[in-house]
Amino acid sequence: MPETRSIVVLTGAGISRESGLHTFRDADGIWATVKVEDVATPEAFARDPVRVQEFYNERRRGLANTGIAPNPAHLALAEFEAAFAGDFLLVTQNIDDLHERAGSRELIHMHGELAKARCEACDDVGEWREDLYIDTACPACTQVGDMRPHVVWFGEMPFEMDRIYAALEGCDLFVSIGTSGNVYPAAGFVQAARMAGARTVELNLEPSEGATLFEEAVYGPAGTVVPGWFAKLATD
Ligand code: BJW
Repeated sequence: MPETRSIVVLTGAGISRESGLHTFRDADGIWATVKVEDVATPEAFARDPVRVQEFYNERRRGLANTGIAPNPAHLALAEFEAAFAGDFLLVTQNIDDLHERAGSRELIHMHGELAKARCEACDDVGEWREDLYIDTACPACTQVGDMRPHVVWFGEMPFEMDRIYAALEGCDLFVSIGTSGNVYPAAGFVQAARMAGARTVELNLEPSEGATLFEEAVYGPAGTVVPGWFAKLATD
């Protein structure tokens, strides 16, 4: 294989499953217990902000649980990045902080971060580890009632899309890990990478919606498959 110079990795909820966090669309996933339209749209937040804040407060508390930690898949990506001489960009759809806890550096949270809050009045974004309430005051502008989780709901624009597409257009390897391929624009990244002539690889528990778009695939739990696949890439 020619030398790999530029890698984009996309991760989804499946990479954090073995760390104890739920996926969305598996049988025991989040969307099996709550409806998307009740908690993950701007309309839901406008209609019932208390419910939406509580949904994210509960997940934020869960992330702070001492039992939640990066698993071998998160660690393998950080270790590979540290040793790789080329360009490496990790794009995660996950709002957990397990990639940064594992040591990943070039990281984009395209769907936001659970441990941050944003003020809709002044657009200030800051770290937020506590519960959010509908009458929480913005620490920057002091406005009350405009604080929201810094996450991307359906119908909202994911973050840093220009930087992501620029990396996809210049990459020669695209690896998708632990995502079902149901949600756009992330589900379309494999096509952008193919257009750039990149080698495309899927590492997932099972074939995703877009499985046929990948040249290669390895199926199994991320904690096993990801360390093995990246260890081999490092020695190729
Ligand atoms: C394991 C494992 C293990 C399990 N090891 N693997 C009609 C057609 C096309 C598009 C649209 C449409 N109508 C509307 C749209 C757009 C819409 C969309 O895609 N809708 C679809 C449902 C059809 N998208 C949007 O609205 C987005 N914004 C947008 O498009 O803006 C306009 C735009 C246009 C052009 C360019 C750019 C922008 C916003 C999407 C926001 C998604 N938000 C959520 C929730 C917020 C964050 C949160 O609360 O956490 O993000 S939804 C949820 O899904 C979350 C996730 O990040 C996202 C993806 O889920 P993911 O990660 O794939 O999880 P699962 O559960 O689906 O899959 C897990 C996988 O892991 C499975 O395959 C398992 O097998 C596997 N697995 N255990 C390895 N141990």
